[in-house]
Amino acid sequence: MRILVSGAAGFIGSHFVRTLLSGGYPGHGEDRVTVVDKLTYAATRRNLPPDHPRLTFVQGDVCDVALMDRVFPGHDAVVHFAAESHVDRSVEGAAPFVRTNVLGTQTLLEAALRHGVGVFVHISTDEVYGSLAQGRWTEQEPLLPNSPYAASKAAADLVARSYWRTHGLDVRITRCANNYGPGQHPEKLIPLFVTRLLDGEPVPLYGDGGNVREWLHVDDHCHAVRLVLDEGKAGEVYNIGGGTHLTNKEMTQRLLDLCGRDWSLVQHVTDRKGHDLRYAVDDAKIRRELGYAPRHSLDEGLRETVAWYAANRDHWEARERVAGPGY
Ligand code: NAD
Ligand code: TDX
Repeated sequence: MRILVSGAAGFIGSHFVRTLLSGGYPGHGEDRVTVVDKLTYAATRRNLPPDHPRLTFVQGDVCDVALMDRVFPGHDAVVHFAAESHVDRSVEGAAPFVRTNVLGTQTLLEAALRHGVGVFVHISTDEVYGSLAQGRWTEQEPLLPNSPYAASKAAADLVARSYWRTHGLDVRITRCANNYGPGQHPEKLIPLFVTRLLDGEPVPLYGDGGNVREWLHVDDHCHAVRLVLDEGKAGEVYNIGGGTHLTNKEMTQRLLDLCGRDWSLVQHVTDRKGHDLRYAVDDAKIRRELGYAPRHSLDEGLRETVAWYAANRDHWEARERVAGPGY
């Protein structure tokens, strides 16, 4: 199989590609992979092997129609991770989010259609559903995104669905919970807090810290994406959960414990604008239909993640660690 993976110099896509190239996905041991990535601030080429016989790296923008026309021919499948992914940045400026997440997705869908690519897996997020006080979202839930980031992802989902409904392109959409794990950019909650706490620096907890997130290990997410690629159905949406829900205060306590720090380093700062209260997905469908089950417990996954940041300073020390609003 020849697979084109967009955005794989970032956090999740690079895990997916590294696992695939190392033989971690049954039936994909001989696959050839083409990565298309713009190498934005969020990426590092070091996330991928410098040189691998089954990997071709193309630095480029998913909005570049002419480039996609050169790169797409001969591929059997697309796994589309590329996106502007940080909510706080979308509050500061939404234009790159609309451009990459909406126009970029449409450009890839069009190229897939034009060049006869068999399967298009579109990586979305649970944030497209909005925020819920209780219960869990199924795939039938209406899309009610709140941040410009989430709105751009929801728009992309609808464009993707339209290419299935209108043109018959085999599009499969995944909507996952908050990912964590080694190699995540230190702008997101867990790596920002861990890298600061390791250095004895204060961490900014937004609002009262009562917002709830569901946590999913990146490796479990990527295994679910592999299942959708191999066994998913055209036009279907699959929620992917991690199963552990924590308030940000509870997560902060765990990170303080793992880094050997205390609450004196936690600063309560102005809340994120439009801050979603709670995310929680019902992922019974992918468990039932594709046999998905997360394999990493949050305790073990967080321990391993903190250990990774402690041992890999060269990966994150030079990267921008911008704290969010009010900090
Ligand atoms: P990331 O920010 O770490 O990586 C994004 C990658 O996309 C980077 O390598 C970047 O260079 C590339 N990119 C950005 N704009 C591009 C463009 N115009 N052309 C080509 N490449 C471009 O993001 P991530 O956390 O790995 O997220 C991957 C996907 O998963 C995204 O679609 C995101 O919306 C989704 N997602 C992420 C999470 C999470 O918790 N991180 C949760 C749910 C869904
Ligand atoms: O400094 C911080 N302080 C803080 O309290 C940061 C960066 C975050 N937070 C809070 C905001 C959220 O309630 O922590 C929670 C998690 O924040 P982020 O790591 O920014 O993630 P979130 O906003 O939940 O979005 C993430 O999950 C869904 C990803 O960034 C998205 O790409 C994905 O779609």
